[in-house]
Amino acid sequence: MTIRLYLDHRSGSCRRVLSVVKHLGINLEEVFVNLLAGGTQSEDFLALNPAGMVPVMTDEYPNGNRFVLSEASAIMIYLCEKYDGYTLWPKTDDRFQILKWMFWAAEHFRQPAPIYFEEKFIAPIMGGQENVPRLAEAKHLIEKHAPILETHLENRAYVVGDSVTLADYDLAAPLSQMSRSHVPYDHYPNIMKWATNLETNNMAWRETGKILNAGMEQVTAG
Ligand SMILES: N[C@@H](CCC(=O)N[C@@H](CS)C(=O)NCC(=O)O)C(=O)O
Repeated sequence: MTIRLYLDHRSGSCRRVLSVVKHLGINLEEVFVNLLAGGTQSEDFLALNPAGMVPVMTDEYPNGNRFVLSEASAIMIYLCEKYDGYTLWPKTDDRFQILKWMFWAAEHFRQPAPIYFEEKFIAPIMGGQENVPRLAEAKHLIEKHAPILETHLENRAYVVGDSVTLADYDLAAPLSQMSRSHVPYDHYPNIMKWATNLETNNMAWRETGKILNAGMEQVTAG
């Protein structure tokens, strides 16, 4: 009964899930889906996730039925519950604070980073020009939302409680491409301090960051 994780290691959303896998020492099968070669748009992949996005996870029930799950946050929670990852996803009311930050990350905090990535990194590679109004809108979103996390992280090493939880992984993911996207989180010292602490001291996050960067370096090298 193998769990399969369909992913591209260069994706911040896949990094969120892979970090849980590494953190909990889960043994599963990774299936590489090449984002840059349109792998998420193949017929087979769309049958798994009609949204055409990685990550996707499949698991098998003892009766042989297949369970298919997309959306990184849902997969992260599934894995924590299946593999007793109750430090990342505690059974106390803290889980609702974690969930709050995960929803907030999805609806607000993570929105601008992919826009910076597409305009500042992908567009030049494709021989295009950055879309200035689109970037201005993304900057506006950062200025609106990042101060909320910045204030929350004053004197805090982690988003909820005293150790890393799913909230940290969900919120830190959009900083993964910062050296390429130039998304301006560096204007927020508490966010940078928290993210640096995670990169330095959380083995799973550090390892998946290295994997992501190695993959991106191959892209840059052509
Ligand atoms: N809401 C999804 C977002 C996942 C997502 O944005 N995946 C991107 C890679 S980071 C993707 O697969 N994009 C393919 C495409 O847009 O064609 C989640 O949290 O899992």
